[in-house]
Amino acid sequence: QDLRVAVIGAGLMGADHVERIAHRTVRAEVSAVVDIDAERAAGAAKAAEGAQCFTSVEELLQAQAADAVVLATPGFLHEEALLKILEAGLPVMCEKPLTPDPESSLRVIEVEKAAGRQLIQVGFMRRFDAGYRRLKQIIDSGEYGELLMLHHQHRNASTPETFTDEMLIHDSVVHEFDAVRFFSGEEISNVQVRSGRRSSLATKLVRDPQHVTIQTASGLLADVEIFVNAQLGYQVHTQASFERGVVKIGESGGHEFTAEQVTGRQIDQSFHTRFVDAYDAEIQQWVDDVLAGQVTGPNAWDGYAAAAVCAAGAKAQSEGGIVDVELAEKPDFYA
Ligand code: ISE
Repeated sequence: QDLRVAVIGAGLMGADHVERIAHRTVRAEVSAVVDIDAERAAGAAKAAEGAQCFTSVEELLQAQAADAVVLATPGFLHEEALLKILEAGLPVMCEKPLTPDPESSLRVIEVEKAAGRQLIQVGFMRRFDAGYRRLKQIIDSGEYGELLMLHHQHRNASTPETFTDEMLIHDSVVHEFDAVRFFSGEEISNVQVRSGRRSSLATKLVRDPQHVTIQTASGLLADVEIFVNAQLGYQVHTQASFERGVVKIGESGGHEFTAEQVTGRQIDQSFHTRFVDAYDAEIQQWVDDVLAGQVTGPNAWDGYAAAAVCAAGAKAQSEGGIVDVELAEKPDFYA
């Protein structure tokens, strides 16, 4: 029998997951869609035949309508929902962030530990991107020698007017924080954030672009150009410098075209298309893991560590200077 998955939160990301699980994931079906807005839930549920709709997590749990859950509500609502889901003993794929701050992430970790087994995967989908996986393999194999530096470029076409400096760290650079942990296999020790010349096309509440420097426990340096009103489309590139070579990932996979006196490649407009294969792989792997009773993707510790780095990043952004990351000791539970 297929895994019965409930998707909680029927916004853009939630609706995307409903469609993905209903049509592109094997051994799983969408059994329920949950949203405080009943109409929005019903709208998203149209993509999944037979899915029931609920307006609260309590109703969903009461009806025992799911074996596992995808949590795609805004991050500030995650803690409350996670505690209920964990209490019910259900595995959950929690969209990033795990929670918005390290204190609440630690509370979630305590509850998961009390459940006695790992139940949470965090939605750092880039770990499932083919280019990311290839680079990780190259780093681990040592074929070009030791990894010396990572350079990241993260560009969005534009942001809503409400997008703030702090969101730049928590919503956007959080992906690079996780990427650096993923590639290096180490925790991040400190962060620095600088803003220089500002684009006149940036929305009002964000200094755009910004430059972030990240250092890991052993000293590896990584930097990020984060530019969320870059106009040109959606780009996520990484260049890794090794002792004996350089590896680049993330250049557009699109075909080359020549027309109207131009030769070029189309680039993506949003993360929904740029990372569609990564999202598909992420959800399929999660379903397979749930059926096998394990978590092999990014776990709650990864979510907590990212939140801790975001807290340091936000402080570095507002106060300047290099800010150390404060991290609790890692429980053996996540070894
Ligand atoms: C958004 O929340 C994401 O997760 C995207 O991957 C990122 O590129 C974007 O900047 C964020 O706002």
